[in-house]
Amino acid sequence: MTGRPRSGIIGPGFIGEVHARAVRAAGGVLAAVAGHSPESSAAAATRLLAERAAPSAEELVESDDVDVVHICTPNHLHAPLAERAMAAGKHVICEKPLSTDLDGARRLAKLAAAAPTVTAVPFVYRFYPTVRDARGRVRRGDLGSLHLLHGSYLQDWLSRPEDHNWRVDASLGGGSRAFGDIGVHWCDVVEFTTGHRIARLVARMMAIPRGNDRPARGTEDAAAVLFETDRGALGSLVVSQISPGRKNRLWFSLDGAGASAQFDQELPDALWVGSREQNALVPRGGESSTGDAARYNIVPVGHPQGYLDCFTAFVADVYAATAGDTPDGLPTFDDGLRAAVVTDAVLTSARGGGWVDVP
Ligand code: 4PW
Repeated sequence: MTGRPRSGIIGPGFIGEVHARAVRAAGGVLAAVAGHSPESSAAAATRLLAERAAPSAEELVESDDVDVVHICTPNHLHAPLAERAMAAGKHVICEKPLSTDLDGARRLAKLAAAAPTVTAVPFVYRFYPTVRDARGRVRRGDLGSLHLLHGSYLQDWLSRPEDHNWRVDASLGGGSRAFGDIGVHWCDVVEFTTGHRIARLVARMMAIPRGNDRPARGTEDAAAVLFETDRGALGSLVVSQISPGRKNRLWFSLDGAGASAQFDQELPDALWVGSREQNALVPRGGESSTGDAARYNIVPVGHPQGYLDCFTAFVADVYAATAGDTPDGLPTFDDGLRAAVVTDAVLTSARGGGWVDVP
């Protein structure tokens, strides 16, 4: 690949638009966009300022003017398109879940391992400087041994019975909706930050009544998960898309023997760090930041840095990887598979009632 990286986006909805902004901000070219029909591609190309509208997803995947394929479609199309893009020799950014079932995710991760191209999944919360700072502090031993990992990921956009989205339908979104859509982000960012792996868990799920015209179609609105890690920590997580007032509150607390650290996605410009002696809100970009926090500090201090900036940093790292770099913490198809494994364990436990080992 020479010159500016050329991206093609399949699926120009909410998340496709986020990808489009990140492509430009990361220095790429938005070469093509594909919607579900030639007409929707044309409208999306105009809206997202792409060089051209692709007549179909298949044409975009095979096209010579695209180096990096971004798959932002409804979930059931992720696996076939990712497989096709890898076969066409493209770099691939595939939204999670890689596949609507575990076997499909395993197959994609195996293909990705053998592919010469970059294959990545946007677990973008890893790209907050304050998350990197928390990771640096854990690694430096500032918190001591981690005893408790706990938190929640709460949204409210499906809290009314009449609220609807394709994700509510298991045949399009996959068997788990709230956990599969946002719970996996929480698990990814906490495992990434702490180095712990969830080893065993027990889960419960619930769904609100949604009326006969808009049934929930087999997906949950909320889940509660209790877990133990491979390194002896106890944890808990509440995931919900029906929590009024919460828009995108991914919050976690890492409680160690000597200190605790807390991150809040709705207030991401500072990391709370506390000990028996003192508590502090450590600002992003502060002199005491640790690890590689400074690398991801891409907006001048004093000017809030947020979700879109995480996406930009992620796409920039994908582009760097396509040029031969190996950015630390780039989420790959292996991380997409990990999310599928944890989701499968959560579903198994919620259906069967007991503790489940997470391989
Ligand atoms: O991946 C998640 C999405 O499916 C996002 O990080 C937030 O929740 C924003 O949209 C949904």
